[in-house]
Amino acid sequence: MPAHDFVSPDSIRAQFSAAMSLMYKQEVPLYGTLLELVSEINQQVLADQPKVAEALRWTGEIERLDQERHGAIRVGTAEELATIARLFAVMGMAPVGYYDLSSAGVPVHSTAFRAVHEQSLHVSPFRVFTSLLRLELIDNLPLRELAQGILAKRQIFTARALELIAQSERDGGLNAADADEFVREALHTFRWHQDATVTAEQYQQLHDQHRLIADVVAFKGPHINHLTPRTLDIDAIQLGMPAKGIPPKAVVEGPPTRRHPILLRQTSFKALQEKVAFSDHQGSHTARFGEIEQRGAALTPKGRQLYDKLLDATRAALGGAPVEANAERYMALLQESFAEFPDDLAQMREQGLAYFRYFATEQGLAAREQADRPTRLEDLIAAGHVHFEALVYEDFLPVSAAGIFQSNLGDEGQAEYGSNANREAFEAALGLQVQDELALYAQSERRSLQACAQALNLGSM
Ligand code: OOG
Ligand code: NI
Repeated sequence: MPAHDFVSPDSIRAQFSAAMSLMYKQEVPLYGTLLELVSEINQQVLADQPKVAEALRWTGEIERLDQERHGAIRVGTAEELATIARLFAVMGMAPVGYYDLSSAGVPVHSTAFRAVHEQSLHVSPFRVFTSLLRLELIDNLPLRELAQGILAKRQIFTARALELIAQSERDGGLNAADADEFVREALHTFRWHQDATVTAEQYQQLHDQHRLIADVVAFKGPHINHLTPRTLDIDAIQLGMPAKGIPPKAVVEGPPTRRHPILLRQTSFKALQEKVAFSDHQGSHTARFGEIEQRGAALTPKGRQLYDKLLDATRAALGGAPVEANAERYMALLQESFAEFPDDLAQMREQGLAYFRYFATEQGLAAREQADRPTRLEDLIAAGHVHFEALVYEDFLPVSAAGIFQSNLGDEGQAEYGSNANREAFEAALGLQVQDELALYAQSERRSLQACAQALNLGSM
């Protein structure tokens, strides 16, 4: 079949993301309520803060905002992870970044599957935070074997999904009809299954070891455990949630409120109690929750170091991780610590703290044939020939992710695994190397500079 009959992976991803959202709305009705709140607040921000709206128009994010969301799944075996990677590849999603959550008492390590090029991200920024259970960290041997035995017996992909993945790999893509079918078939992997694969007693054993283990092992598949829309004002969301009957977690994860947001701020609401049919009798399980995020500037290694330092300082001043009882103090300390991080795009750029996108302005384009026009980037910016906006952060934050895991798994009785980062083992399971997110931002920034230079008829800038 000629290549032009293939649907672009970007549009398969957009289609899949929309289908996932529709499915999750049916499975978790509160997610639908949350979407309404997010849409109200986003419209309000766009109406009340013309500068924010203008920045989003420059970068094109305004067009992706309504369909922007991330999900999360947890898989049980190397084989499941490797096949999930092939499934996501059909939709143009690659593993980016390595996250070790074991140091935070969660026996998993993770990556984010997402599009990597800014043009693809513009079509659909859909991401899936994907965690692999680490049974090797469980020292209860009989339980580890029980879990391995149960996982070895399940097949989380439909036969047709596997065929279509192989077909896409062989032919280099899928046509429209096959892409539609692929989306329908792939969706089954992420569905909630009321039927457990274990007895109530086995569930209890797994659960007593760690709630996360029960969540991964006891079910037929890696149900999507949350789907997160992007808001332009997470403080307004946090305040507005209770009135909509959505109880938020006490602390917003990530950096504090700023005029120019950086990285990622997140809040979530508690998991639902769901009925489960164990192989012997009825019970319940809490798995799924809701989450909201606000995205800001992607930071350079230098900016990220400053972020990590200030976050650590805040936690040290608090005397540990924030919990409900000290939430207010934590948020105040956070604001205080981050006074050191300039809240001004020009300063962030001059100090090399964030990545940026550059655009040729009307004025710059009008002057492109003039002999005496500026040619150096700094001069072009000063003359108004080049405009810049922060590059949006497309990834996740390990400390925040741990906070999200914990608030939904329950704070009580967290296990200690020490720090067990093992990227090589994760990549071996994945069958691929994870991409370096910082390199991706740097490439994206460089491409925007090149495009600018070309538009302004300059060799380089
Ligand atoms: C993933 C938690 C991490 C985020 O947004 O940081 C996450 C999980 O609970 O499986 O989704
Ligand atoms: Ni999340």
